[in-house]
Amino acid sequence: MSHDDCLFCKIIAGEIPCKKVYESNSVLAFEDISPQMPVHVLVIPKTHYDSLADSVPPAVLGDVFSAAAHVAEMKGLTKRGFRVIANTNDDAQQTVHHLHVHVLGGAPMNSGNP
Ligand code: D5M
Repeated sequence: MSHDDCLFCKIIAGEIPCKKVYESNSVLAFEDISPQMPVHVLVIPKTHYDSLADSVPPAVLGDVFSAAAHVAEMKGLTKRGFRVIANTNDDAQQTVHHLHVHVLGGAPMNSGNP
């Protein structure tokens, strides 16, 4: 279900543009507007969930993580490595309340990276 006031639902609907990286029936991946690493892609389910804490069905999580791995492969990150992060609610500073994972890579990371 789409939420009228959700930024990422608007991207899925094509009402707000994005730089698409990958799309399937169930997920969309696009470049983060404010990249924190040389590669910074967001993967979102096309169905709205507020966050990872929103009783997300395992099949949806599987689709999101499979797509994250696929994006990492597309971006040439698999051998050197990459990070997948799901900021969840306030303490994690989640700013867009539509479930998403960040796929980050392209340079060495430490605990100070995202
Ligand atoms: O991360 C939310 C992320 O969403 C943050 O890295 C910026 C990104 N963002 C916000 N608006 C856009 C648009 N319009 N296109 C692409 N990326 C966007 P969070 O985990 O919630 O802190």
